[in-house]
Amino acid sequence: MKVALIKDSKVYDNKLLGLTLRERIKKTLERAGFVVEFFNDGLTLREAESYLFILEPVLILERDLRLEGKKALISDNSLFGYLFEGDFRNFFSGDLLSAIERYISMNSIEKQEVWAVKVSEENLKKAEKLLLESLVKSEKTGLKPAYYDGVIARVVNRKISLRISKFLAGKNVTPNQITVFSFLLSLVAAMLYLINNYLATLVAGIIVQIHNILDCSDGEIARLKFMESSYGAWLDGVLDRYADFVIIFSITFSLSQLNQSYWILGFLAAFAALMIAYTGDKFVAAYKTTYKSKGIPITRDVRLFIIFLGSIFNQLAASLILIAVLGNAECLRRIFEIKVLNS
Ligand code: C2G
Ligand code: MPG
Ligand code: MPG
Ligand code: CA
Ligand code: CA
Repeated sequence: MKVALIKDSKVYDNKLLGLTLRERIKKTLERAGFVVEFFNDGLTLREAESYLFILEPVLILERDLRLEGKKALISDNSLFGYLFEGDFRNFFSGDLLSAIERYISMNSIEKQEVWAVKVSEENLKKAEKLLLESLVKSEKTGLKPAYYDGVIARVVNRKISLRISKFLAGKNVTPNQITVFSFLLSLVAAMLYLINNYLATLVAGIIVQIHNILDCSDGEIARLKFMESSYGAWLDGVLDRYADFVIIFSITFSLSQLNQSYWILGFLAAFAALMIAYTGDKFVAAYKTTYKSKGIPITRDVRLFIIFLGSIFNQLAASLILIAVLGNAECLRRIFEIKVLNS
C-alpha cells in the first residue's frame, strides 16, 4: 500500500472551481495510487510500501502524476513534500521533521519537479487561473490524449470554453450532459441550414461555432471535476461524427436546390470529415500513442470554423470545397507519413 500523509491546513477548506482544495489533492493523489490521510499533530505511521508527505498546502496541477522512489518534491524551486520508501518507518519515532532529516542523511534523495502551486489565502486567484490552464489538451500540460488541440481549438475555442467551464464548475452539470447538449445544438444548426435564407444560415453558423466551443468544455469539466469516463470519451467522439454528418448533409441538401452536382461535393466533404477522425483514432489504436499530425490543419475544430466562416459570408460551397479537398488530401498524406515515420 502507498500512503499519502497530508499536513492539514485551513487553506484546504477553500473551494476552487467546484471542489475544495482538500477534495482536489485527495482525488489527485488517489488517481496516482495513494491512500490519502490528513494529519495534524501526533502522527502515527502504519506499514506501507511508500510514504508521501505533503508538508505545505499545495494544489497539484500535473495530470497523470508519477511518483516512485525516494524524492524531494519541488515546485517553482520550492520544496513542498517528500516521497520515501517503506524503510522510512524504521526512522520514525516521535517527531516527523527529525525523522525526515535522519532519513535524508542516510539515503540518496533526488529532486522531482512537480507542476503544482503552493496555495495560501492570498494566491487563490492565481491558482484558479493555473488550474484552468491545466485543463487544455496541449503538450505542456502533461496530458496524453489521443491528439492535442488543433489550431482553432488553441487560438479561439479554449479561450472561450475555459470561461464557460469556470462558470459551470460550481453548477451540477456533468460532462456527458454538456456533450449531449452540444450535440443537440448541432441538430438545431443542421435544421436551420435546410431553410434557404441568409439569416437562417448566419444563425446556423453561429450555433456551429458555439457547438465547436462546447466540444472543449465537456472535456474540461470532466478533468476539472475528476469525472472523466470511458463512455464519456467514446460518446464525445461518436456524437462528433453524427454532428459532422448532419451539418454537412443539410448544407449539401440546401446547395443541391441550386445544382444537383453539389451532392458529389457534399459526399466528399462528409467522407473527409469522417476519415480525418478515423485515421487519427486508428493510429492511436494501432500504435498506442498520441497522434501528432504535422500535415494540413483540417481537424474538426478547423472544419467547424470553416463552416462558421462560410455561413457568415454565405459561401458554404467554398467551405465544403475546402473540407473535401484539404481533408481528403490530408488523409492521403497520412497514409504515407505514418508508414515512413513509424515503420
Ligand atoms: N471527456 C469525458 N466525458 C465527456 C467528454 C469528454 O470524460 N462527456 C474526456 C475524455 O477523457 C475525452 C476528453 O475529455 O477523451 C476530450 O477532451 P476535450 O477537451 O473535450 O477535447 P476534444 O473533444 O477531443 O476536442 O475544438 C474542439 C476541441 O479540440 C475538443
Ligand atoms: C459557388 C459555386 C462554386 C462552385 C465551385 C466548383 C468547384 C469545383 C471543383 C473544386 C475543385 C476540385 C479540385 C480537386 C482537386 C483534387 C486534388 O455559390 C456558388 C452561393 O453559395 C449561394 O449563395 O451558390 C453559391
Ligand atoms: C458544383 C460541383 C461541385 C463538385 C465538386 C467535386 C470535387 C470537390 C472536391 C474533390 C476533392 C477530391 C479529393 C480527392 C483526394 C484523393 C485522396 O455547381 C457545381 C454551379 O455553378 C452552382 O450554382 O458549378 C456549380
Ligand atoms: Ca469534447
Ligand atoms: Ca464532441
